[in-house]
Amino acid sequence: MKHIFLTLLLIAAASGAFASGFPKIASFWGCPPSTGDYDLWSRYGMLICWESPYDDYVRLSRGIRELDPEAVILDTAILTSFGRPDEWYPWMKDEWWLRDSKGDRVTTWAGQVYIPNLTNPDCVEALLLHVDGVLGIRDSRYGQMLREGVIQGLMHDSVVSNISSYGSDIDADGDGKPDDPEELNRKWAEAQNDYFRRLAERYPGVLILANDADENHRPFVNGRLWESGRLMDLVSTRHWWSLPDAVNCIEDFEKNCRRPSICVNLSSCSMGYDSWRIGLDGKTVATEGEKDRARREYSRMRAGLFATLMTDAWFCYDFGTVSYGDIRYWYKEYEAPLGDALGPARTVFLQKPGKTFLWKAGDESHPFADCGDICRMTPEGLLIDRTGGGSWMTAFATDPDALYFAPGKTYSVELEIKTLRKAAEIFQIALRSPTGGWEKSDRGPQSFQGVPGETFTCRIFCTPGPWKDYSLNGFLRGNGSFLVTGLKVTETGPCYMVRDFEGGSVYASGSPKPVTVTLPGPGRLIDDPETPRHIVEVDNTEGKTKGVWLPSSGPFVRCFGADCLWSVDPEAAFEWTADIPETDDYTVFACLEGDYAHPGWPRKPEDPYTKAADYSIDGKSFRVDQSAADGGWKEIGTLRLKKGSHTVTVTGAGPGARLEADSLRFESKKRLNDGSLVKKVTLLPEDGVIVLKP
Ligand SMILES: [Ca+2]
Ligand SMILES: [Ca+2]
Repeated sequence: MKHIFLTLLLIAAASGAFASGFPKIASFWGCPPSTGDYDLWSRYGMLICWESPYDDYVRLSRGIRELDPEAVILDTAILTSFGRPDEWYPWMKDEWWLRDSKGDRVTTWAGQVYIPNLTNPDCVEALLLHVDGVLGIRDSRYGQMLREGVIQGLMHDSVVSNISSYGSDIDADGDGKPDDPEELNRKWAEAQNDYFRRLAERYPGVLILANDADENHRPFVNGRLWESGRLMDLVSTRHWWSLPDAVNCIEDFEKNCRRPSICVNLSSCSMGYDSWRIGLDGKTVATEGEKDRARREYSRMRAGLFATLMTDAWFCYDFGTVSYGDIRYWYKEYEAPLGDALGPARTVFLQKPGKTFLWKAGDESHPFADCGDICRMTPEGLLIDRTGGGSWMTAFATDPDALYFAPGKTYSVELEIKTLRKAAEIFQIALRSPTGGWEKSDRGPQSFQGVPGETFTCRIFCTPGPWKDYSLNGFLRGNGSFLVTGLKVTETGPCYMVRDFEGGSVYASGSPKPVTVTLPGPGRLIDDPETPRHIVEVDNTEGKTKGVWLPSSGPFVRCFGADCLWSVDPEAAFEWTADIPETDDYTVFACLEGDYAHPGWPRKPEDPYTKAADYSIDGKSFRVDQSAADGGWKEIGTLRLKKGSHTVTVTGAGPGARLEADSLRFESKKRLNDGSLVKKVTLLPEDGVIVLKP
């Protein structure tokens, strides 16, 4: 009887009953199942936790659900990432590990993570038995917890289908020779999906979340988790994607995955990827100052939140890939009482669309340049067919004389592509300028492998940079065959996205310039005492040096941007110029690495930083102890600044006392969201706003 009741609970979750109220905020590997702080953790609608004892999960589930009966709790199941394999998973047989042709186990993440050989059916069977909890030592008991409704689903890490990207020498078939990547990847993706399919059969209603999953996994999983590098960094770090590109990416997955969808968009701060942090000691890979700096990257958080709010996905913002566990960032936006969505997001264009370029298979003329051996025009479309493997190759490119993308104009691009043979590694579409180079000029790059036999629409919404030779390109790494059957390019002009909720509306920009929106009626901003209206950051790369300065390069903490400078020259001075957008009181901060050294690591060989740096701002002098810092924003002082240009100079170097120059930050006293009534809102690029009903 108990069993039947709990099965019903699972079915209720599977019908989507949990999705009540936006914003939907998740915590990824932040909540320890042993916690007793249910007030804190019940604020999140979804908790993705790591493997922990059964009793901890039972207590967590009971404690959280008393406060939020609809909370979704996921455990993390091992599938492709095994830490401490011999200690934790002694049931794994020798022949079940993925090995190279020399017989060594394949590892990733600084040699700490081992991979089971999913192409071995006995190994996949063992992984499913592990879910059932019948393998002895360190039983997972995921299965029991799913049956009892303690958890609602399982998160799986590193679900990449092209396992060949982990190394050129993988010998999954055990013949002593490196496997053919195409064959290996095909078998790998099939084995992953076989595991997911059988998992869902054994546990009807289980929510299956998969990090890194692609379009070939979609029918078998309830959602993908995107780490920042796969999604929001393309907006906030690279500026290759517009917010609508990010929304399209999430929506494409949501529409085509198992119901209910539980995609998670995880955005990280800009400094969370330092390789030296990996494998340090797991807990203190970021300093308190750096964590605070990450927390105050408000616009970065907002870009991710607003893209996510245009979809039904969950959002979380954290430090970065290598520092989970102790980050509990929380923002006022998370508490906005939006309630349920009244419909999908809409895109609103600010002007009538301009010219539309249309091409479809069979048309007499076409916009594609001659691209050599692997592509040719046929009556059915542009045929791309590559065999023989190899590194990146241009699969097709449009000719700028036939299809011109003008700098600064905004375009919607829709490319119809049929997958004949899926990419063995990656097929990438991007708008690119050869003059600008990929790093600076790329717009909307999309990477996929394709689902054989299916046609899909690759959508890019972008504003080209200042170069005049942009073209739409396809790049193929490894083999694959595709048929391009249609192309539609519309000069749309800038846009914004809007989604209406029971409690208000959410706006997100689709323009690289500020966009002013007149609201349909007055609305109320959220009331957030923390986030300044204006944040101005000016890095050392934009300043002027006097005297001798040297670049500093970690590794203990992360400078702001590319580097920072230091000097022991008594004549040394550094000057920044900041443009202040509105007259107000501003608090000024300096990013300083200070004398922080990680516990257990040798002290830095250089001299300590000065305790008496002198910052001169508009003739006012502020004394700062630069030694007492750990990579965060150190307060210099508060003063009134008029709109316009201001210079800041720092001095105070001397023998035995280093002076540091990195970024400065100005925070206005006026707040971004002060609870006021508004009739218009201005959307900054890669940003948005929540407007509540008055
Ligand atoms: Ca082999
Ligand atoms: Ca810097």
